[in-house]
Amino acid sequence: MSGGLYSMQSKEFDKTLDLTKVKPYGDTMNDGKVQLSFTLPVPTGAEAVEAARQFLKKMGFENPQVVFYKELMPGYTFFNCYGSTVYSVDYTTIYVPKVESDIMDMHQTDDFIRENIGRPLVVIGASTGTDAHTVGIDAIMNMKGYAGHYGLERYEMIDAYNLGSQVTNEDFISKAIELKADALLVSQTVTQKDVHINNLIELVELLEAEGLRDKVILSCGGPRITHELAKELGYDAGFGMNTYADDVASYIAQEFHKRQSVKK
Ligand code: B12
Repeated sequence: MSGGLYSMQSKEFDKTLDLTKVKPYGDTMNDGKVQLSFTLPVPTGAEAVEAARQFLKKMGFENPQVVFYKELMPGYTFFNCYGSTVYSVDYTTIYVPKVESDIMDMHQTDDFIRENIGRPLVVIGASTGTDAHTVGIDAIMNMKGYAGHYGLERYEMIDAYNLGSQVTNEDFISKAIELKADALLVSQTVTQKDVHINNLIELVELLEAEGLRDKVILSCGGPRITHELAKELGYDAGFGMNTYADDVASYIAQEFHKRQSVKK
Protein backbone atom coordinates (compact mmCIF):
# COMPACT_ATOMS: atom_id res chain seq x y z
CA MET A 1 0.00 0.00 0.00
CA SER A 2 1.50 3.33 -1.05
CA GLY A 3 0.76 6.78 0.34
CA GLY A 4 3.10 8.67 2.62
CA LEU A 5 3.36 12.16 4.01
CA TYR A 6 3.45 13.91 0.66
CA SER A 7 0.12 12.52 -0.54
CA MET A 8 -1.40 13.20 2.88
CA GLN A 9 -0.37 16.83 2.51
CA SER A 10 -1.85 16.95 -1.00
CA LYS A 11 -5.07 15.50 0.38
CA GLU A 12 -5.33 18.23 2.99
CA PHE A 13 -4.55 20.82 0.34
CA ASP A 14 -7.25 19.66 -2.04
CA LYS A 15 -10.14 17.41 -1.05
CA THR A 16 -10.73 16.21 -4.63
CA LEU A 17 -7.54 14.11 -4.69
CA ASP A 18 -8.46 10.44 -5.08
CA LEU A 19 -5.38 8.21 -4.80
CA THR A 20 -7.18 5.42 -6.64
CA LYS A 21 -7.45 7.68 -9.71
CA VAL A 22 -4.34 9.82 -9.71
CA LYS A 23 -3.78 12.16 -12.65
CA PRO A 24 -0.92 14.55 -13.37
CA TYR A 25 -1.16 17.93 -11.63
CA GLY A 26 -0.66 21.14 -13.62
CA ASP A 27 -2.52 24.16 -12.29
CA THR A 28 -5.40 22.45 -10.48
CA MET A 29 -5.96 18.99 -8.99
CA ASN A 30 -6.99 16.34 -11.54
CA ASP A 31 -6.43 18.60 -14.56
CA GLY A 32 -4.21 15.86 -16.02
CA LYS A 33 -1.80 18.36 -17.57
CA VAL A 34 1.26 16.80 -19.24
CA GLN A 35 4.18 18.43 -21.00
CA LEU A 36 5.97 16.34 -23.58
CA SER A 37 8.45 16.78 -26.36
CA PHE A 38 9.18 14.71 -29.45
CA THR A 39 10.41 14.92 -33.01
CA LEU A 40 8.48 13.98 -36.13
CA PRO A 41 10.35 13.15 -39.33
CA VAL A 42 8.34 15.67 -41.39
CA PRO A 43 9.18 19.14 -42.79
CA THR A 44 8.51 22.12 -40.49
CA GLY A 45 5.23 23.98 -41.13
CA ALA A 46 1.49 24.05 -40.46
CA GLU A 47 1.07 20.41 -41.55
CA ALA A 48 3.76 19.34 -39.09
CA VAL A 49 1.99 21.13 -36.23
CA GLU A 50 -1.32 19.51 -37.18
CA ALA A 51 0.37 16.10 -37.34
CA ALA A 52 1.75 16.66 -33.83
CA ARG A 53 -1.73 17.66 -32.57
CA GLN A 54 -3.33 14.54 -34.09
CA PHE A 55 -0.58 12.40 -32.60
CA LEU A 56 -1.31 13.83 -29.12
CA LYS A 57 -5.05 13.15 -29.54
CA LYS A 58 -4.32 9.53 -30.39
CA MET A 59 -2.19 9.28 -27.24
CA GLY A 60 -5.22 10.20 -25.10
CA PHE A 61 -4.63 13.93 -24.61
CA GLU A 62 -7.55 16.37 -24.56
CA ASN A 63 -7.02 19.96 -25.68
CA PRO A 64 -3.62 19.24 -27.25
CA GLN A 65 -1.47 22.31 -27.80
CA VAL A 66 1.82 22.68 -29.62
CA VAL A 67 3.55 25.51 -27.75
CA PHE A 68 6.92 25.42 -29.50
CA TYR A 69 8.32 23.88 -32.66
CA LYS A 70 11.60 24.13 -34.52
CA GLU A 71 13.24 22.57 -37.52
CA LEU A 72 16.08 20.29 -36.37
CA MET A 73 17.30 19.74 -39.93
CA PRO A 74 15.44 19.61 -43.24
CA GLY A 75 12.67 17.00 -42.94
CA TYR A 76 12.65 16.87 -39.09
CA THR A 77 10.57 18.99 -36.69
CA PHE A 78 10.91 19.12 -32.92
CA PHE A 79 7.85 19.96 -30.73
CA ASN A 80 7.09 20.98 -27.16
CA CYS A 81 3.44 20.33 -26.35
CA TYR A 82 0.84 20.36 -23.59
CA GLY A 83 -2.29 18.28 -23.23
CA SER A 84 -4.64 16.92 -20.56
CA THR A 85 -4.51 13.17 -20.28
CA VAL A 86 -7.72 11.17 -19.92
CA TYR A 87 -5.91 8.38 -18.06
CA SER A 88 -5.28 7.88 -14.35
CA VAL A 89 -3.52 5.30 -12.17
CA ASP A 90 -4.50 3.58 -8.93
CA TYR A 91 -1.70 4.67 -6.62
CA THR A 92 -3.03 2.60 -3.70
CA THR A 93 -2.27 -0.70 -5.44
CA ILE A 94 1.33 0.12 -6.36
CA TYR A 95 4.02 -2.11 -4.89
CA VAL A 96 7.67 -1.63 -5.80
CA PRO A 97 10.29 -4.00 -4.35
CA LYS A 98 13.06 -1.86 -2.84
CA VAL A 99 16.25 -2.36 -0.88
CA GLU A 100 15.11 -2.55 2.74
CA SER A 101 17.55 -0.80 5.04
CA ASP A 102 17.59 2.26 7.29
CA ILE A 103 19.41 4.99 5.46
CA MET A 104 22.21 6.46 7.56
CA ASP A 105 24.59 9.30 6.72
CA MET A 106 28.34 8.77 6.41
CA HIS A 107 29.11 9.35 10.10
CA GLN A 108 26.29 7.09 11.26
CA THR A 109 27.42 4.32 8.89
CA ASP A 110 31.03 4.65 10.09
CA ASP A 111 29.83 4.44 13.70
CA PHE A 112 27.59 1.46 12.86
CA ILE A 113 30.50 -0.45 11.29
CA ARG A 114 32.87 0.47 14.13
CA GLU A 115 30.43 -0.68 16.80
CA ASN A 116 28.91 -3.72 15.12
CA ILE A 117 31.60 -5.07 12.81
CA GLY A 118 34.80 -3.72 14.31
CA ARG A 119 36.86 -3.46 11.14
CA PRO A 120 36.62 -1.56 7.84
CA LEU A 121 34.56 -3.23 5.11
CA VAL A 122 36.32 -3.73 1.78
CA VAL A 123 34.20 -2.58 -1.15
CA ILE A 124 35.21 -2.70 -4.80
CA GLY A 125 33.29 -1.13 -7.62
CA ALA A 126 33.50 -0.92 -11.40
CA SER A 127 31.60 -0.33 -14.55
CA THR A 128 32.02 -3.77 -16.06
CA GLY A 129 32.02 -5.44 -19.45
CA THR A 130 32.17 -3.09 -22.41
CA ASP A 131 30.45 -0.26 -20.52
CA ALA A 132 32.56 2.91 -20.61
CA HIS A 133 30.32 5.06 -18.38
CA THR A 134 32.09 6.01 -15.16
CA VAL A 135 30.06 8.93 -13.82
CA GLY A 136 27.52 6.70 -12.01
CA ILE A 137 30.05 4.55 -10.14
CA ASP A 138 32.19 7.64 -9.45
CA ALA A 139 29.14 9.36 -7.92
CA ILE A 140 28.87 6.48 -5.46
CA MET A 141 32.57 5.98 -4.75
CA ASN A 142 34.50 9.24 -5.28
CA MET A 143 35.95 10.96 -2.23
CA LYS A 144 34.30 14.24 -3.23
CA GLY A 145 30.91 12.60 -3.66
CA TYR A 146 27.85 13.64 -5.61
CA ALA A 147 25.05 16.15 -5.01
CA GLY A 148 26.30 16.85 -1.50
CA HIS A 149 26.72 13.20 -0.49
CA TYR A 150 30.28 12.05 0.13
CA GLY A 151 31.33 8.91 -1.73
CA LEU A 152 32.55 5.67 -0.17
CA GLU A 153 36.23 6.67 -0.45
CA ARG A 154 35.56 9.30 2.22
CA TYR A 155 34.20 6.79 4.74
CA GLU A 156 36.60 5.95 7.59
CA MET A 157 35.22 2.44 7.97
CA ILE A 158 35.07 1.51 4.27
CA ASP A 159 38.13 0.63 2.21
CA ALA A 160 36.81 1.58 -1.21
CA TYR A 161 38.45 0.62 -4.51
CA ASN A 162 37.07 2.10 -7.72
CA LEU A 163 38.42 0.06 -10.63
CA GLY A 164 36.96 2.36 -13.31
CA SER A 165 35.21 1.27 -16.48
CA GLN A 166 35.36 -1.53 -19.04
CA VAL A 167 36.59 -3.94 -16.37
CA THR A 168 36.09 -7.55 -17.44
CA ASN A 169 34.18 -9.80 -15.05
CA GLU A 170 37.30 -11.98 -14.76
CA ASP A 171 39.50 -9.02 -13.70
CA PHE A 172 36.80 -7.82 -11.33
CA ILE A 173 36.73 -11.19 -9.60
CA SER A 174 40.55 -11.43 -9.45
CA LYS A 175 40.64 -8.06 -7.72
CA ALA A 176 37.86 -9.12 -5.34
CA ILE A 177 39.92 -12.18 -4.35
CA GLU A 178 43.17 -10.19 -4.04
CA LEU A 179 41.56 -7.50 -1.82
CA LYS A 180 39.34 -9.96 0.09
CA ALA A 181 36.35 -7.82 -0.81
CA ASP A 182 33.26 -7.91 1.39
CA ALA A 183 31.03 -6.20 -1.15
CA LEU A 184 31.07 -5.82 -4.92
CA LEU A 185 29.43 -2.89 -6.71
CA VAL A 186 28.71 -3.21 -10.42
CA SER A 187 27.58 -0.27 -12.53
CA GLN A 188 25.75 -0.76 -15.84
CA THR A 189 24.59 2.14 -17.96
CA VAL A 190 24.34 0.81 -21.50
CA THR A 191 21.31 -1.44 -21.91
CA GLN A 192 21.17 -1.68 -25.70
CA LYS A 193 20.43 -5.24 -26.83
CA ASP A 194 20.26 -6.24 -23.13
CA VAL A 195 24.05 -6.17 -22.95
CA HIS A 196 23.77 -5.35 -19.21
CA ILE A 197 21.65 -8.44 -18.52
CA ASN A 198 24.14 -10.81 -20.14
CA ASN A 199 27.05 -9.12 -18.44
CA LEU A 200 25.43 -9.13 -15.00
CA ILE A 201 24.46 -12.80 -15.33
CA GLU A 202 27.96 -13.73 -16.43
CA LEU A 203 29.43 -12.18 -13.28
CA VAL A 204 27.10 -14.20 -11.05
CA GLU A 205 27.98 -17.41 -12.92
CA LEU A 206 31.72 -16.74 -12.61
CA LEU A 207 31.38 -15.93 -8.91
CA GLU A 208 29.46 -19.16 -8.38
CA ALA A 209 32.13 -21.13 -10.26
CA GLU A 210 34.78 -19.63 -7.94
CA GLY A 211 32.66 -20.51 -4.88
CA LEU A 212 32.50 -16.80 -4.03
CA ARG A 213 28.92 -15.84 -4.63
CA ASP A 214 27.72 -16.39 -1.05
CA LYS A 215 30.84 -14.85 0.47
CA VAL A 216 30.21 -11.34 -0.88
CA ILE A 217 27.40 -8.79 -0.86
CA LEU A 218 26.71 -8.32 -4.54
CA SER A 219 24.97 -5.16 -5.71
CA CYS A 220 24.46 -3.53 -9.05
CA GLY A 221 23.27 -0.09 -10.08
CA GLY A 222 22.55 2.20 -12.97
CA PRO A 223 19.81 4.36 -14.45
CA ARG A 224 17.87 1.39 -15.79
CA ILE A 225 18.53 -1.01 -12.89
CA THR A 226 15.80 -1.82 -10.38
CA HIS A 227 15.98 -3.86 -7.20
CA GLU A 228 13.51 -6.30 -8.72
CA LEU A 229 15.67 -6.85 -11.81
CA ALA A 230 18.79 -7.23 -9.68
CA LYS A 231 17.16 -9.91 -7.53
CA GLU A 232 15.97 -11.76 -10.63
CA LEU A 233 19.54 -11.84 -11.94
CA GLY A 234 20.94 -13.29 -8.71
CA TYR A 235 22.12 -10.07 -7.01
CA ASP A 236 21.49 -9.11 -3.39
CA ALA A 237 20.43 -5.56 -4.21
CA GLY A 238 19.87 -3.18 -7.10
CA PHE A 239 20.00 0.62 -7.07
CA GLY A 240 18.60 2.97 -9.71
CA MET A 241 18.37 6.67 -10.40
CA ASN A 242 18.98 9.16 -7.59
CA THR A 243 21.03 6.72 -5.50
CA TYR A 244 23.65 8.19 -3.17
CA ALA A 245 26.59 6.60 -1.40
CA ASP A 246 24.56 6.81 1.83
CA ASP A 247 21.99 4.35 0.42
CA VAL A 248 24.46 1.69 -0.61
CA ALA A 249 26.82 2.15 2.37
CA SER A 250 23.92 1.79 4.83
CA TYR A 251 22.71 -1.30 3.03
CA ILE A 252 26.14 -2.98 2.91
CA ALA A 253 26.86 -2.26 6.59
CA GLN A 254 23.47 -3.52 7.78
CA GLU A 255 23.46 -6.55 5.47
CA PHE A 256 27.00 -7.53 6.52
CA HIS A 257 26.01 -7.24 10.20
CA LYS A 258 22.85 -9.28 9.59
CA ARG A 259 24.81 -12.09 7.91
CA GLN A 260 27.42 -12.01 10.69
CA SER A 261 24.66 -12.36 13.30
CA VAL A 262 23.13 -15.34 11.47
CA LYS A 263 26.53 -17.13 11.40
CA LYS A 264 27.03 -16.73 15.18
C1 B12 B 1 28.19 11.09 -20.17
C2 B12 B 1 27.68 10.04 -21.15
C3 B12 B 1 28.62 9.39 -21.94
C4 B12 B 1 30.12 9.61 -21.83
C5 B12 B 1 30.63 8.80 -20.62
C6 B12 B 1 31.81 9.46 -19.95
C7 B12 B 1 32.14 8.79 -18.67
N1 B12 B 1 33.39 8.89 -18.30
O1 B12 B 1 31.29 8.19 -18.01
C8 B12 B 1 30.64 9.07 -23.20
C9 B12 B 1 30.64 10.21 -24.20
C10 B12 B 1 31.99 8.40 -23.17
C11 B12 B 1 29.50 8.13 -23.56
C12 B12 B 1 29.66 7.07 -24.44
C13 B12 B 1 28.61 6.28 -24.87
N2 B12 B 1 27.32 6.40 -24.55
CO1 B12 B 1 26.67 7.61 -23.19
N3 B12 B 1 25.82 8.87 -22.11
C14 B12 B 1 26.28 9.77 -21.27
C15 B12 B 1 25.11 10.52 -20.64
C16 B12 B 1 24.99 11.90 -21.36
C17 B12 B 1 25.20 10.80 -19.15
C18 B12 B 1 25.45 9.58 -18.25
C19 B12 B 1 25.83 10.05 -16.88
O2 B12 B 1 26.99 10.36 -16.66
N4 B12 B 1 24.85 10.24 -15.95
C20 B12 B 1 25.07 10.81 -14.63
C21 B12 B 1 25.21 9.71 -13.55
C22 B12 B 1 25.51 10.36 -12.20
O3 B12 B 1 23.96 9.05 -13.47
P1 B12 B 1 23.84 7.45 -13.48
O4 B12 B 1 24.84 6.86 -14.36
O5 B12 B 1 22.42 7.13 -13.68
O6 B12 B 1 24.26 7.05 -11.98
C23 B12 B 1 23.39 7.20 -10.87
C24 B12 B 1 22.49 5.99 -10.63
O7 B12 B 1 22.11 5.29 -11.78
C25 B12 B 1 23.27 5.15 -9.65
N5 B12 B 1 24.27 4.19 -10.09
C26 B12 B 1 24.92 4.06 -11.25
N6 B12 B 1 25.77 3.03 -11.20
C27 B12 B 1 25.67 2.50 -9.96
C28 B12 B 1 26.30 1.39 -9.38
C29 B12 B 1 25.98 1.03 -8.07
C30 B12 B 1 26.63 -0.15 -7.45
C31 B12 B 1 25.05 1.81 -7.34
C32 B12 B 1 24.74 1.47 -5.94
C33 B12 B 1 24.42 2.90 -7.93
C34 B12 B 1 24.74 3.23 -9.23
O8 B12 B 1 23.91 6.13 -8.84
C35 B12 B 1 24.29 7.24 -9.65
C36 B12 B 1 24.08 8.50 -8.80
O9 B12 B 1 22.74 8.66 -8.42
C37 B12 B 1 23.89 9.58 -20.95
C38 B12 B 1 22.55 10.28 -21.21
C39 B12 B 1 21.93 10.79 -19.96
N7 B12 B 1 21.55 12.04 -19.96
O10 B12 B 1 21.81 10.04 -18.99
C40 B12 B 1 24.38 8.86 -22.20
C41 B12 B 1 23.92 7.43 -22.45
C42 B12 B 1 23.99 6.66 -21.15
N8 B12 B 1 24.92 6.92 -23.38
C43 B12 B 1 24.44 6.10 -24.25
C44 B12 B 1 25.17 5.46 -25.27
C45 B12 B 1 24.38 4.63 -26.26
C46 B12 B 1 26.56 5.59 -25.36
C47 B12 B 1 27.46 4.94 -26.41
C48 B12 B 1 27.16 3.47 -26.67
C49 B12 B 1 27.36 5.81 -27.66
C50 B12 B 1 28.09 5.25 -28.86
N9 B12 B 1 27.31 4.75 -29.79
O11 B12 B 1 29.28 5.26 -28.88
C51 B12 B 1 28.85 5.13 -25.76
C52 B12 B 1 29.21 3.96 -24.84
C53 B12 B 1 30.37 3.24 -25.24
C54 B12 B 1 30.62 2.16 -24.22
N10 B12 B 1 31.46 1.24 -24.61
O12 B12 B 1 30.08 2.13 -23.12
C55 B12 B 1 22.94 5.91 -24.07
C56 B12 B 1 22.59 4.56 -23.46
C57 B12 B 1 21.32 4.00 -24.07
C58 B12 B 1 21.02 2.65 -23.53
N11 B12 B 1 19.85 2.52 -22.94
O13 B12 B 1 21.79 1.75 -23.59
C59 B12 B 1 22.56 7.17 -23.23
C60 B12 B 1 21.34 6.99 -22.31
C61 B12 B 1 22.31 8.32 -24.24
C62 B12 B 1 21.08 8.08 -25.11
N12 B12 B 1 19.95 8.67 -24.77
O14 B12 B 1 21.15 7.39 -26.07
N13 B12 B 1 28.36 8.45 -22.90
